Amino acid sequence: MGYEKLTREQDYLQSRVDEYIWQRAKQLGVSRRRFLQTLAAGGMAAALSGRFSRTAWAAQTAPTPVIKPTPKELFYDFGSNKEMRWENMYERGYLVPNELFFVRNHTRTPRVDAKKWRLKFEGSGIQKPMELTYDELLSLPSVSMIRYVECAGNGRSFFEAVYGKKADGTQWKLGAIGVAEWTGVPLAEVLNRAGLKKSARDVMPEGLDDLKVRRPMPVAKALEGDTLLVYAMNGQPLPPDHGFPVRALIPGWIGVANIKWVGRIEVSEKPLFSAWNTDTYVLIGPDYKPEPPSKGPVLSNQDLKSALELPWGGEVNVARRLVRGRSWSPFGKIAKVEYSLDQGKSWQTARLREPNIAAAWVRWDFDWEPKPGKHTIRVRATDEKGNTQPNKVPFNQQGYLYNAVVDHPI
Ligand SMILES: Nc1nc2c(c(=O)[nH]1)N[C@H]1C(S)=C(S)[C@@H](COP(=O)(O)O)O[C@H]1N2
Ligand SMILES: [Mo]
Repeated sequence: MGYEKLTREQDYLQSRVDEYIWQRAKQLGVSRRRFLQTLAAGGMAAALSGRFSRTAWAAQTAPTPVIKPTPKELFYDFGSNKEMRWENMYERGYLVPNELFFVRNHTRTPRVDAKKWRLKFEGSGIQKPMELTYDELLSLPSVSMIRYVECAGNGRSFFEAVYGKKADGTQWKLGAIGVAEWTGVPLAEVLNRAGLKKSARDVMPEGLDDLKVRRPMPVAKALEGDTLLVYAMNGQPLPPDHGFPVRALIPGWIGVANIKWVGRIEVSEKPLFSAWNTDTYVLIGPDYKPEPPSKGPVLSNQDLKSALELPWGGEVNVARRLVRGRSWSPFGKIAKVEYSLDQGKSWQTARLREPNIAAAWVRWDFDWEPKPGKHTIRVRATDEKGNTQPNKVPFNQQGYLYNAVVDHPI
């Protein structure tokens, strides 16, 4: 009783579109009566900007911020952001399947028609503007690379645990990371076709989502062999939530550099700026100084972290068991993983399992025979360049790059 009769998908979508248009119309000062009249007359599209017309909008935006199913056994739900539950990786292989991969959307997943999609190259850093169709991009030489994508805010919730004050943003534990095999065209290949100038300095991919999320990188990073324009993920066309038809893969860099739904790439002889390297994704806090026009040191690389494939604060059987986890570094392979069952008094070495790929991760394990009761497990990784996870990370307001050793409660 009282529920909407929206069992047919078409009715459901139409109803949500009408609701959305009504909300927009209301904001623009349209009365309910006039809204219904105009809707009946089919003239709402004309009354509002084309972008919010019934058909145009229905084709562009999904009814939910994330399209794929994100059941609560697999994900923690943060609205447009969905965090992977690590315990589900215990029974899996090296890669995170597309269905389990975390999602981080600033707004919502747009629906892009690959046939109409164009990738535009513009700016003072190339000889002349260039456009690519989906088929043209797919016809270029491609490579496949196994790399992680990790949000700069992964681990953010631990700032509150340590400092007693919350950092701004999604309170991720450690599940805002995934490793996949990405297939695409090296960005260098495409930039060279666009006539990249020697004087070019910054390259900025831009998304087709509502906010046009964009963030620059220096040309040197854009030209690295594993910096890609990706169209396939784990052997499948890129799923809508992960950037269909094409996303950027910027290995080792913070998640937001990996722009999804890329529609435009600006190449410039001058340094480029966006909100995502001046206001956000910069370090703001007592230990950091502004670097105008940025409010603090600008983030580029991710950092070294580890996670256990166990439920967070959950229960496990009191039986001899193999504890598993993964560690990762943007700077190289993982050289050593240590664990402590007594809050850091003593440390043992975990066994590393191949493959061990830089800017992806390594799997490791150890045997554990727990007694009934409460336990914590600490893990500390060291990479081949000698970087080790610290015991503490200074507070920053937006809660980026928390990579200290954490106590995993069991
Ligand atoms: N266009 C666009 N690209 C984007 C984002 C976005 O909101 N819009 N989110 C970024 C952030 S903050 C992260 S962490 C990654 C997440 O990638 P995923 O959703 O495929 O896991 O995408 C990045 N690319
Ligand atoms: Mo992110």
